This record gives sequence, structure tokens and C-alpha cells, in this order.
Amino acid sequence: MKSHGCPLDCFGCCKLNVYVEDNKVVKIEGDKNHPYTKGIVCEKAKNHLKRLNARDRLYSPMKKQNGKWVNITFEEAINIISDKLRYYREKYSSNSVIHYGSSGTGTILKGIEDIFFNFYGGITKIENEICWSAGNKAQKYDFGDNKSNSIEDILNAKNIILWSKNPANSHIQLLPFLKKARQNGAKIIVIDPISTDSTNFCDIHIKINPASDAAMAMAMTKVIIEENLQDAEFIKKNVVGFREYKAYLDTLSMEYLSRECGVNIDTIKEISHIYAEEKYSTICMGYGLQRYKNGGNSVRSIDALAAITGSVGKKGGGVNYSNKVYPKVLNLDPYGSYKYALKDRNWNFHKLLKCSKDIKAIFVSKANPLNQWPDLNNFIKAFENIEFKVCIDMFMTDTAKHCDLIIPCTNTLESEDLLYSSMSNPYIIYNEKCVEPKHKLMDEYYFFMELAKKMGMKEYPYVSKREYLTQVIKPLEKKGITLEKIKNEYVTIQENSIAWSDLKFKTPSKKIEIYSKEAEKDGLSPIPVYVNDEKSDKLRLLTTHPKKSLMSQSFKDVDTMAAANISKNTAEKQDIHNGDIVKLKSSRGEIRVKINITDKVSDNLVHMNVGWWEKSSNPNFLTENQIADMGKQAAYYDTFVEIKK
Ligand SMILES: Nc1nc2c(c(=O)[nH]1)N[C@H]1C(S)=C(S)[C@@H](COP(=O)(O)OP(=O)(O)OC[C@H]3O[C@@H](n4cnc5c(=O)[nH]c(N)nc54)[C@H](O)[C@@H]3O)O[C@H]1N2
Ligand SMILES: Nc1nc2c(c(=O)[nH]1)N[C@H]1C(S)=C(S)[C@@H](COP(=O)(O)OP(=O)(O)OC[C@H]3O[C@@H](n4cnc5c(=O)[nH]c(N)nc54)[C@H](O)[C@@H]3O)O[C@H]1N2
Ligand code: SF4
Ligand SMILES: [Mo]
Repeated sequence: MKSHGCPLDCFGCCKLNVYVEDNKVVKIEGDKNHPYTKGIVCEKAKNHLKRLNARDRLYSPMKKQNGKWVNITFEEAINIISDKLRYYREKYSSNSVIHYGSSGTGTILKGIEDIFFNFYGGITKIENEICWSAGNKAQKYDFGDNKSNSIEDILNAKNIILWSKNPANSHIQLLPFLKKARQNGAKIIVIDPISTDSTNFCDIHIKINPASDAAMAMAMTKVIIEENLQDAEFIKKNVVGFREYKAYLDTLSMEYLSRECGVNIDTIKEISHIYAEEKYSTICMGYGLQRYKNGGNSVRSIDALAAITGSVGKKGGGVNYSNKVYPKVLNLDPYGSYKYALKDRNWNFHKLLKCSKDIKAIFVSKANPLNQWPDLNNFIKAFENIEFKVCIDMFMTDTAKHCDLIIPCTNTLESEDLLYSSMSNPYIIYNEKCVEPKHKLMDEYYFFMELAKKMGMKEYPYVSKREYLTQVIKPLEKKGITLEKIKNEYVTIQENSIAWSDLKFKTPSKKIEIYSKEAEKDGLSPIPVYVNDEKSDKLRLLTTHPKKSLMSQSFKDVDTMAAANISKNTAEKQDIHNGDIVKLKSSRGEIRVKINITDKVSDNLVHMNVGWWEKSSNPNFLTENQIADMGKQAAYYDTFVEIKK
């Protein structure tokens, strides 16, 4: 039995037991003894095995020749890349090269490309974030860091708000705790514009208007202040900016806020009481609400709500969004590669679209940008402008097919590595190599080492994986944590299960900053504000995360046309029937979809899953390329569409 963690970009970071016979994986199971994941895994864990043995798996590097793919050897691929990289660095600059890596896998050594490109001299990086960065930045302004209470603490909560979070799809480890909390008498409130599998088991579902969470949070804050439910003592000692924020809230009427969020005043009052009356209730906040232009301010207004009730730093309280335990502690650049990255620069999406001809090469690894970026028609054109395009993946993805060279890579089960997640699970996991890959150079770690050798990079770390990882975890040695210990035991460094229980916040004032001078310095309002200009008579397109696939990964084998959910009223208005094939059209493009009529979505929405491949119709051909107020987050959900028959 081999020990391994699921490296998908997920709250779980599930610990797996992998059974191997004759270099073949015969079974994958959840590790029942793991303190966080307790044997719970989803179907996607088993998919690692399917993907390991998939018929369409790539094993040989391939180069595009006269529009056709031909197999080449790893040595040839290394020669081609090495020649191109030298040439571009000499003729233009090393920053005529982009490396784009995303979240296909979260292990440390699968990120070795970053280190390689630092030694190369520094490159162009894409600074836009497509996942959760508006919320993380907002919480940095408010608390100074990104931390969450431990998962078990849910059981201490009097009531629980799942705010824009769908754990039935995205965070299944939370489900048994929610069930138990409910049995113990806690109410579960879900705030989400659509009905999801998580609204199935809640006590109250607030079908909020999209992009109006700040209006809801502010209305709740007003009720709490008006009814004197705030914690005056806590505010005095631990919060900066209450007065300024209250003055701003005084300018907003309850009627206005209620209209904006689409929730009537009585319901807002009821939720405010449920949240603030008994000490303490918790907010588990997902990432949907921050994929809007006003996303950062939405998160700040929810943080402020928790701050004035004194629930931060308390058992059963807090605003649990992300949990960045390891990045600031580990030695993630153990050989000082950053010193060589003199030409590093950041470009945003708009710059890439405008100046793609100035980029000579792009390397994509553990990512599928031509599936997951917004405004794909324009990004595909920009991508095509780049002379030399390389993708490192296990499959011929929507991105790989636009490249000139494909390098196959190992499946996680073929790779020794170290893994942690920053979403919730605070345990670090050592991934044993479970089976041998067909070729050693399929593993990114060895491929880039060979490439570095070929390019004569003297300072590159030509060391074993073990040695590299030992350096990475060196800072943990003083706590007695070694690779062996991580391999053989369950290891975490999260010492306190209640985030901020010492009430020593990492902000400049060391308090919770409802008034943030840092935000002001960044050109933002210092206090949370509600601004929502993105309104339209058209239908808003929401693209949320699917249950059975991690983003695009399991849609590989789906050949049906993408489904779009609309309400009965919307369908009747346009004389559309269940199963009809229609066109969805936005200012960015159009796609054909199959209509599913459901009472799960309101009349002003079209809902699709994200991840459908181009062959099925990908909603990212419709999404707008816009940026949220914080963290350079892509504001995918400020997209409006029309249905054309
Ligand atoms: N099965 C599965 N699990 C996953 C993933 C996956 O693809 N599949 N992806 C992983 C990744 S990369 C991430 S980032 C996380 C995401 O995890 P979650 O944040 O839980 O999931 P999302 O689908 O991004 O969004 C959650 C909910 O936000 C709602 N929402 C959208 N707009 C608004 C709004 O304006 N206000 C409110 N209140 N709610 C809104 C959506 O309808 C959706 O139900 O999940 C991870 N886990
Ligand atoms: N419209 C819309 N778009 C969105 C979102 C949304 O809510 N709506 N959500 C956004 C979010 S939250 C995220 S996180 C991003 C995700 O964006 P990506 O991370 O680009 O998404 P994936 O589809 O998971 O693609 C990962 C790729 O990595 C490959 N891969 C897996 N393992 C390995 C490995 O070991 N090595 C290498 N080299 N490759 C590997 C997979 O085969 C897959 O092709 O998408 C964003 N896009
Ligand atoms: S996808 Fe998430 S829940 Fe499923 S096995 Fe992987 S980490 Fe666990
Ligand atoms: Mo994400």
C-alpha cells in the first residue's frame, strides 16, 4: 500500500491509500485514519486511476508539422526547446517568454518550471488570478492574513451561513460536520442565487441577486446596529473604522439594500437575528461571490459583519474563506532561483491581448487556459500570435491542440512529491510514487533538469527529489518535522484551531480594519462599499464548479452538448422547450447549448457548469474579460447573454 494525497485544486487535499500490484494500481481508497479527510473521497480520486490508464493518454512528445502531430523523442524535444529558449533570450530577452501554470495539480515539484524559468533569467508572468484572489486580498486588508477555524469547529457554531459556497460539490469533507451540527440544533442558511445540492439540506435558502452580497451584508449590519446586537466591547478593543462604516451605512436605506439584494426586509431581520443573537455563528464563505467587479468589497462587507458581532477569533465563529498555512513557512525557493530572475515582469490579461506579438514563446503547464480563461475567442487569437507554444499535460486539451509542441507528463500516481492545500485542510502530505511512468522524463522534475543541463545552467539544483524536498521543509525541522515523519504520520503545523484567537491581527493597526489605509493606498475605498453598476436587461450567465469534474479535467470524456439551465418563465417568454438546442450570445461570442428548464435558477439567469470542452460548447467563449476591484481577480460572472433560437 502506498500513501498519496489527491493533488487536485480542492478543499479536500484527501489522503489516499493506493494499492499496487506488479507496477499496477489496483485500488484507491480514502485513508480512514486521516484526521481531516477521514476516508472521505469523491469520484475524482478514482478518476486519477482512470486517467492513469486512459487510452488517449499522451506518452511521447509531439511536434506539429504541417498541421499534423508527429511523435518525437524526449531528446529531440529538449533540443528544440533549448535552441528556441537560447535564441529568444539572445535576440529579444528572456521575458519574451511566458510560463503559465495554474491549478491542475497542487504539489511542490510539479511547480519546478517556475524555478527553471527563474534560472533562465526571468520571464513574463500573467498577474491575473482566475480563482479566489479578490476574497484573499479583501481578507488581507481586514485581518492581515488568510486563516480559517478548523473544520471541527463548525460543531461549536450556534448557526452556520454557507455564503456562496456549495460544499456538496466542492468541499465534501464539510458535509458530515454540517449534518452533525444540524442534529445538534444549528440552523444552516445558504446564500446563493441558485439552488444547489447544498441548498437541499439547509434550513433557509436566501436566493440572493447575483453581485449584491455587500447589500445583504450591509443590511444585516444595519439591523444588528439598530437592534444593539453588536459587541461594543469587542469593537472598542479590536476593530478600526466602525464609526466611519456606520456613517456610510446610515446613508443607505434598508429599502434600497433590500431591493438590491432581492431579499425582503423581514427575512434580512430574521437572518440577522439568527446570525448575531446567540454567540457565535460562523460564516463559511465560498468563492462564487467574488468573481464580480465588486467581489472584493462583497467579502470585506461580510468580514465587517463578523467583526461587529465579535465573532472573529472565537469558537464557532469567524469568516472561513481560505487557510494559507504553509506558503509563508516553507522554503519554496530553496536554491535562491529568484536571484537570477532579473527580467521578471508581470502582464495583465489586457496587455497580453494587446501585445501578444511581443511574446515569442509560451509554456503552459498544469493548466488549460484556452478552456478556463474568459473571452476565449480573443485569447485564442492572441495565443496563435505567439511563435512557439508548448503545453505540458497528460492529454490533448483545448490548450494543447493550439500548441506547437506537447510534452507528456506523469500522472500524480507516477510521481513522488509533497502536497498541501491552502483552502482548508491544514495537513501536509508526502506523495509516494506508486507506479513507474513509461519514461523518466515524463516527470516534469526530471524533464526540466535535463533541459537545464542541456542549456548549461550551472546553478540549477541537480539534486534528487528527496534532497530538494528536504530543503523545502527545512524550516519545519525545528518542530521535529522531517520527510520521513510526514510520510509515516499525519502532520500539520496549524497550532491553533481557532483563527485569530489571540486577537493579534496582522494588519498595520494590529486590529480588524473595517477602515483600511492599505486599501486606500491601493486606490480603493478604505471602508467596504456597495457599488453594482453591472446591470442589464439580458440574462446573467453564472458558470459554477461541477460535481463530477475538477474544472475541465473530467469533461475530457464527455461528448454531449453543454447544458444550460434556465427558468420556466424565461423559457416560456421565448417559446423554448426542454432539450431545445439554442444559441447563447454575449458581447464576446456565441455557443450552442442544450436547454434544461429547472426551478433551480431565477428568471434573470442562465446557469452552466464550467469545464465543458470546446467540442461540447465552452461558456468561456461568452465570458467577459473584466477585473474585480481587488486581487486582479477575473470577474467572470459579470457576463450577460441573450438566447437565440
Ligand atoms: N467537484 C468539484 N470540486 C471543486 C471544484 C470543481 O471544479 N469540482 N473546483 C475547486 C476550485 S478550483 C474552487 S475555486 C472551489 C470553489 O468552491 P465553491 O466556492 O464552493 O464553488 P463555486 O462553484 O465557485 O461557487 C459557489 C457558489 O457561489 C454561488 N454564487 C455565484 N454568484 C454568487 C453571488 O453573487 N452571491 C452569492 N452569495 N453566491 C454566488 C454559485 O451559484 C455557487 O453555487 O471548489 C474546488 N472544488
Ligand atoms: N467561467 C468560469 N471560468 C472559470 C471559473 C469559473 O467559476 N467560471 N473558475 C476558475 C477557477 S476557480 C480556477 S481554479 C481555474 C482553473 O483553471 P485550470 O487550472 O487551468 O483548470 P483545469 O481545467 O483544472 O486544467 C488543469 C490542467 O492541468 C492538467 N494536469 C493535471 N495534472 C497535471 C500534472 O501533474 N502536470 C501537468 N503539467 N498538467 C497536469 C490537466 O490535465 C488539465 O488539463 O478556472 C477558472 N475558470
Ligand atoms: S477532488 Fe477533492 S474531494 Fe475529491 S479526492 Fe480530490 S481532494 Fe478529495
Ligand atoms: Mo479555483
